[in-house]
Amino acid sequence: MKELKLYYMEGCPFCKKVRKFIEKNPELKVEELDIADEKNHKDLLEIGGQDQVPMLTIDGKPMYESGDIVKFLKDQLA
Ligand SMILES: N[C@@H](CCC(=O)N[C@@H](CS)C(=O)NCC(=O)O)C(=O)O
Repeated sequence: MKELKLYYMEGCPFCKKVRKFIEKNPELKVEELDIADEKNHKDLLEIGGQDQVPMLTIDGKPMYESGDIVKFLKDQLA
């Protein structure tokens, strides 16, 4: 099982799309981290190098783009 963490921001429609998918698929174990928390924001920048959300980390490796993230998560369900 891969370790999955989603960095998100309230009010971001791309984040909402990904979070909704996770909510509908509770078998996905994804830790959700709000970047309103300065520690999470700092980690987002350090890990991903881009100040953009959503960002998913897969065993510590960053993935941006909500469409790619949802596709990756779908593949985990297969
Ligand atoms: N194409 C991206 C768009 C993500 C995006 O624009 N996120 C906004 C928040 S809603 C953001 O982080 N903007 C800051 C930036 O792009 O520098 C996706 O689908 O994930």
